[in-house]
Amino acid sequence: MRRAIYPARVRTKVAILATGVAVAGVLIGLYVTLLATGPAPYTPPAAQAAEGRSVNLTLQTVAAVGKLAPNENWVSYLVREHGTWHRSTVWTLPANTLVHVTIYNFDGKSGLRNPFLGQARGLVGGRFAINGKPTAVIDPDDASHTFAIPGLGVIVPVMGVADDAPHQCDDAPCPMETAHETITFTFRTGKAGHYRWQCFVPCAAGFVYGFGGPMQTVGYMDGYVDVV
Ligand SMILES: [Cu+2]
Repeated sequence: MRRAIYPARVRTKVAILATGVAVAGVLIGLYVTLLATGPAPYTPPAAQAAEGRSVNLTLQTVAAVGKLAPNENWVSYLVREHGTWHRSTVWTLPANTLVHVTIYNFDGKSGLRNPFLGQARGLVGGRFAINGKPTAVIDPDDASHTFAIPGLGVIVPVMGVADDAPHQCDDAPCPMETAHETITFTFRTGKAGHYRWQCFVPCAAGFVYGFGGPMQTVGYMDGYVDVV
């Protein structure tokens, strides 16, 4: 069979295209590597209670992570480890265990695009508490963030701080004297697995539709739960 001879113009175009594909591949590889290498994972200590094993996971959500992360003005979750706040959104939790979560939210209201997500699901007892008050659903406009593990069917809307609340937090980690809402709930981990968790409120100020930057980067508004 005769081999097709392409004109130089076509060969140049093919070479440019091939180079473009190669560069894109390298960039995608770098992006995936950056996604996979976030802050160090956190493992909360387990306790043995009458109802079985349980762990406490204590978090705070802040409008700007400050000096704790490379992107100082990005919205973020933080985790408390031995009394100190760290920026880690990759947590190792034991299987078939009750996880008692406390979220101190210091951030204002952004609002949910999907009002369906204003209702809590997948929790032990079916409810969560806002400042100790049992709640099942909030006005979607009042949500600051959500805490959701879709693979476990868990979602909790996080109530935002009122715009006119006194003593708003300036610098993360936020001290407890500054304005916040306290969200508490319990879920059960179930079987071992690698689960993604994330916020569903478009809370990334300054990004297209509020869903870029910290909403797509492990270590800010999303992470992983390794159930072992
Ligand atoms: Cu968020």
